[in-house]
Amino acid sequence: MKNSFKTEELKVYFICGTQDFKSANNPLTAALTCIETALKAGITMFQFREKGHGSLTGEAKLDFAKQAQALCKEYKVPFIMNDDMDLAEALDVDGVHIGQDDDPIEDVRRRFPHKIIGLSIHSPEEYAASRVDLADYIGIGPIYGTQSKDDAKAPIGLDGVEELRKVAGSLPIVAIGGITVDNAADIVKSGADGVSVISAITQAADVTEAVRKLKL
Ligand code: 3NM
Repeated sequence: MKNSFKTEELKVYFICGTQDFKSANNPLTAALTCIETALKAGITMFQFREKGHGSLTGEAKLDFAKQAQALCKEYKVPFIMNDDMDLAEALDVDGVHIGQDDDPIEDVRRRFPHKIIGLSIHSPEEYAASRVDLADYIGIGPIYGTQSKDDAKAPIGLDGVEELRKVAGSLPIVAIGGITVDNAADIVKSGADGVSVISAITQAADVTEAVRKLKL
């Protein structure tokens, strides 16, 4: 896997799409403003996840993705595409993130030999059954309950983080699900290399402050 991925890039991994700004007058403008503020404040990785109820499709999704990607380039932060492999190829993104129900990682690695690939893992059993050797990092969770994903599985808690760290050895791990500025440090202490968040940033009263606290 020849790419520029560094484990430190998992430190504060922001994920969003317009569906995470439903209460805004203009979700697209709100999303782009939040992404730029978060980049300026120091997020280390960004995942474009335009998915779920009310999300954009077709040309509108493409246009939003291009704008978000341009912002990430400006701040030199890796731009990761969730699930949509055709859009990832069309935009020549830095990396992709896939879940267990998305395209199989074998196919994705064949298609993108040099891109960053992240794979979602929910348990040590799923870890054992997955081709994690083809991934640059794994995303584990949900750690706690989350409002941001309709089909989230049962929370694994800090014990789950510790268990997965044990089985994963030195493979980079980012934790996800219900992570806030107040619980992020404990999750890292339990073995994660970084935290991945939606609402801790999209719903923050002060995005800059939230990113700074998550980075501690
Ligand atoms: N994936 P928030 S949980 C996108 O468990 C996503 O794989 C999850 O949002 C998983 O930071 C989740 O607002 C939502 O809890 C994370």
